[in-house]
Amino acid sequence: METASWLEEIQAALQAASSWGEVEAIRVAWLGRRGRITEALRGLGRLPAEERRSRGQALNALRQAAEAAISSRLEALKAEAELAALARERLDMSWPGVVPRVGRLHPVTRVRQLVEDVFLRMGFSMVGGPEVESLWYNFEALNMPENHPARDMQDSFFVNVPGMVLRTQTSPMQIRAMEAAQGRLPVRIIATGRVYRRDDDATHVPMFTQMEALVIDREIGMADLKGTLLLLGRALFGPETQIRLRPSYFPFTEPSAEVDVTCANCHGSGCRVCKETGWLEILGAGMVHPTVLRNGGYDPDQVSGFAFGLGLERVAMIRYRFDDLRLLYQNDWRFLQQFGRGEDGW
Ligand code: 2U9
Repeated sequence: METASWLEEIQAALQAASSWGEVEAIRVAWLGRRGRITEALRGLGRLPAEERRSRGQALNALRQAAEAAISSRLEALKAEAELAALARERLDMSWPGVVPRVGRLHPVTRVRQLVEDVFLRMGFSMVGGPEVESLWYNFEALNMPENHPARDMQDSFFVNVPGMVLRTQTSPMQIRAMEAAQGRLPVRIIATGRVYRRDDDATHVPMFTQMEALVIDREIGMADLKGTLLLLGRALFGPETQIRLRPSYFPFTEPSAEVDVTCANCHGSGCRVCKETGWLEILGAGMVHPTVLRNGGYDPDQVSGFAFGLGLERVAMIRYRFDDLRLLYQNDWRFLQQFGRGEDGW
């Protein structure tokens, strides 16, 4: 009876099979619709009764043995595959963890949040406005008439819409807020945002971030301005900071002043950072010009106000001690990852 040799042949083929597909081919060759065992079982009907019974038993026994051998070979292959996967994917738990790179707040964002908080805590409101402004809000309303030098091409970015310009300062937002306040008092607002000027060198970038404050009320004087600036200077550069006002000129304020703080690095004794002067210029300020008050809908005979403006990139330069503004906008992770680790202060 050749069923014994058949089983040996099946077992030898299964032993040589190294994949599920090869085992499946063996199953089809012997047990499939046209398999050798299936065909033999189908042929039983042609045998004499006596031979048919014994051959039928032998063939059924062979079919069960073949099925058992096939399923155990599949189990063995599955176990081998699992062992191989375990070896391949073995994790050495002693390896150090993969620390995900954590983002950082941009230095200008950190300065912006710090300065805004100082004034929001004092009850100032924050105002916004368009970056593409009309010539009225960006120049005329701020006492910069048609022929004012700030309006020359080399200072401003004009767009191809007549009468419009990329705002060169955040003051237009203040004018808009004054109009919206419709004479109500007090006005205590800050306006922060990007402004655009045609400058580009180590201390000027064409797009930078300004913050301005504006206070309008009855009997606002220079003392109110100086007190507010001292508070801002100390919030930015420490409690020992002093401020100094030097006479200056801006079309939208009269009197105007450039304001210095004692050097954050040497506290006033003189060093490389402050070019041995002990002082760092930080912002411009002044009492709001009467014409500007009128342009915003306020009567300079009834009210007065002060305003100041500062560049946040310059504050970042001083706080974080770097000397090329362009580093802020080159998206160089080596530079940016030094800031904003979440610790406060510097
Ligand atoms: C209104 C009236 C007056 C805002 C002011 C300055 C002086 C000033 C510059 C400092 C550095 C801008 O970022 S910077 O280049 N700003 O010097 N800004 S007074 O005065 C105003 C604003 C709005 C209605």
